[in-house]
Amino acid sequence: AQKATLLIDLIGAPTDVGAGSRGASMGPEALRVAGLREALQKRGLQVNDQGNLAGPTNPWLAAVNGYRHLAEVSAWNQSVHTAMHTSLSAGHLPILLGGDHCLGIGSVSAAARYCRENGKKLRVLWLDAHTDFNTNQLTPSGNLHGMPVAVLCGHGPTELTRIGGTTPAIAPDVMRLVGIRSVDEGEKLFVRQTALEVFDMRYIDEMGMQKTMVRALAGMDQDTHLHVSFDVDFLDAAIAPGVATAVRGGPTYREAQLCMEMIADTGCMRSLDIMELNPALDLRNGTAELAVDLVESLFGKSTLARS
Ligand code: HAR
Ligand code: MN
Ligand code: MN
Ligand code: MN
Repeated sequence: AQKATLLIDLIGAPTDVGAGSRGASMGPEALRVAGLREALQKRGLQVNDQGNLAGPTNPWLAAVNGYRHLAEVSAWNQSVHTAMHTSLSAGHLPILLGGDHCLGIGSVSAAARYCRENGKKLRVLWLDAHTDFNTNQLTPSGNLHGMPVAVLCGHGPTELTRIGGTTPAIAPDVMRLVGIRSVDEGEKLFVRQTALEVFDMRYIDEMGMQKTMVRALAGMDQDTHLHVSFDVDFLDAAIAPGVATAVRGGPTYREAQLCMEMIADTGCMRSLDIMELNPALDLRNGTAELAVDLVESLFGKSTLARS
């Protein structure tokens, strides 16, 4: 019954200002070409494609004070924050079509603000090969797509940390990071100090995806707003070549599908990011099609009828 009234807003954010390679700016259109809207409609959902947000072009400059393109990243995140918060406040379920993962700052801060304003508990699932927990001191690249989790936890420039109105936007204990297999040396220590809850690939290898997701999703209830930030490089490099920072040793198709199915089973997901898809590196849009397939699972596609 709830499903019939659920209205999905697609919000495109065509930029790669936070990335180290060009091309994630084409992600929103690739997801549309792969049939995202139609796939959701087939699941009985109402979908409103809002088109794309506007923002500054990518100036492709060197880092200043450890940040590349800080002003542009800030502008894009302001727009994303407003669009996501507006959708949530209308009672809709927003899906952010990235765009590089620096935009998780605007998106997650919007979910956090919505939860604060409406007395809901927040849980954030960060599906990624990377922890995205760098600071300007720790970063090897200056690319802000390597920093959104740190910024959300209050570590970063005020232009970014205060986008959600309060700093920090979230407490580290609302985060669960899954699929991690690439963490920079300085970043490792900071992740450890912060006691971030990380389910890395070794954990998944040893426990299996099923037990991993039981733990990552534990403790939620009907008052919990689950935000899923799906960095497409979460997936194994062999099945998802259309990302700029592919890392081998990631979840297989079956593992990723189980992960998404278990998220759907909670019934708690109220906002979603699909990030880092890079059509310039993809093969015949196959990674976009894979992402759409997994999003269908996130919205309850299953092999057999479920009770
Ligand atoms: N850790 C590296 C850096 O900070 C690479 C980060 C890559 N990030 C993403 N998002 N693709 O997860 O430069
Ligand atoms: Mn409405
Ligand atoms: Mn990421
Ligand atoms: Mn990543």
